[in-house]
Order: sequence, then structure tokens, then C-alpha cells
Amino acid sequence: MGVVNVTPDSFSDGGRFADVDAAVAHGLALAGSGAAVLDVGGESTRPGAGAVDPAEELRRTLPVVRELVAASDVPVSIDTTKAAVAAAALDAGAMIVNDVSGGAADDGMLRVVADAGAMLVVMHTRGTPRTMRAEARYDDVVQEVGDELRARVDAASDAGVRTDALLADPGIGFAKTAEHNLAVLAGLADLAERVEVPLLVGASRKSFLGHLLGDAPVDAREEATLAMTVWCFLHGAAMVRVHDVESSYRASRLLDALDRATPEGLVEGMAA
Ligand code: PMM
Repeated sequence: MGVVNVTPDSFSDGGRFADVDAAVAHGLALAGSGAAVLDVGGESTRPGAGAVDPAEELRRTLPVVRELVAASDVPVSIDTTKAAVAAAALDAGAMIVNDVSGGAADDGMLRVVADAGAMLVVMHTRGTPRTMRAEARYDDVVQEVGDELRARVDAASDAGVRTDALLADPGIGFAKTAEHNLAVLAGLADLAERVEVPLLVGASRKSFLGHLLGDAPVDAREEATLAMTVWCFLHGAAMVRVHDVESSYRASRLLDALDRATPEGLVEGMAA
């Protein structure tokens, strides 16, 4: 999943793709690099970020969704917690809603997704971007995130979203400290079993990577992101959400080849 943020203030790429043409060109480049999904977002979710009203979020995202749907065969997702934004984006041809609140922030969200027969990513968080730091308290983070995610999966399927149209995301950096993030990643295979739907993980360029590398700035976290991609795919994730698709896509192709290889034989489909 390639990230197309149309925001002035996202932590990793805020402002870079804030105009429609730049965002569309960026999305098409990600598609060309192997993205399986283009994730368009118009509201920064970084800790402490203020809310954006639905009209402004639509003004930012809808033209980008429309143009990407017209210009590319790669499915488009809308990264939003608002039912009205999701509904308009689905109407404009998006096929997936990526909701960082797991469908909990807006009472109308699950119904909108169910009615459209769309796919849904339910991500784990607690509180809102303003309050989530204070809610990063767990006794057993893997178990609690697993149980809370499972509850969001159940709520979505009770509302009529097809189980085979659901992805769950542990929400790296959302209501979690750097240690919680590491624990969740270490327990990813366990989490995948608890949640019982395919897992998406978004660790790309996040601040815990910077901390682990001794305060590395955002533009020095690419190798760490790639290490996360490999880790996630080896521990049960079905998809990763990244800013630089090319490196993760190449790594995933290598992992596929290794998956198919045997100690005895050549890998089918690989050049000698
Ligand atoms: N992270 C961000 C935004 N949306 N969606 C999902 N499903 N998972 C994430 O981890 C996630 C997300 C924040 O990162 P960004 O500002 O780089 O988009």
C-alpha cells in the first residue's frame, strides 16, 4: 500500500503533495513502482494533530481519488475516519476505506462501507490523535491490541462488512510508545492468529525507528523501514503501508522467490 498524503502537515511528507497534480503524479509513480493499493489521505493523524472538517478533507482528497481511479488500475483507498468522506470517495471509485479509528470515530462508517460492498482496514488506536499519547498503557500489549482489534473486526462484520473484505492493522505509533511498537512487531505472528483477518502494518518512517537509530530524522529512516517490511512479511503480515513503494516491492519479490525456493532446486520464474 503506497501512501499518498494530501495534507499540509503529515510528519513524513506533509506539504509535498498538497496540490492535486503533484499528489496524482506521486500516486501514479507509486503504482508504477508496484503498489497494490494507493492510499489517499487528507487529514494528518500524527499525535496532537487537529481535526480537519469533512468539507476540507473532501476538497483535498476527492479530486485525487477521482484522477487516480481514472488513470490507474491500482485500487484506491481513502484514509479517513469520517463516514461522509468515505462515502464520497467510494462514490468516486475508491474501493477500500482505511480507517485509523477502526470504524469507531464515526457511527455511520461501518454502514457506509457495508452498503458500498467495499473493503475496510480497521486499525487499532485508542482515543483521538490529541489524546492517544496518554492512552498508551498496557499490561500485555499484544493481547490487548489483539482483543481490541478483534472487537473492531467483529463490529464491522456485525454491521455487514464482509469478513473477506477486512484487513486489520495494529496501528504502529497510535496510542503506543516505542516499546509498545516493538512488542507488537515482535508479537506480530501471535497477533495475526488472534485477529483472524489479514494484517496490514504501517511502520514506514515512523518516529520509533528514529529513536532506535539515535534520533534519525525522517529522511534517514528508509533502511529501517525496509527492515520493517521484511520483518512484517516474515511474521505474518499480508500488506505493508509505505511511502517508498519501490524498495519494499523489490524486497517482497525477493521474499516470494525465497518462499518458493528449495535448497535443492532453482526458483521457477527467476532468471539464472
Ligand atoms: N499511519 C498513518 C496514517 N494512516 N493507516 C493505517 N492503516 N496504518 C497506519 O499505520 C497509518 C495509517 C500515519 O502515517 P503517515 O502520516 O505517514 O500517513
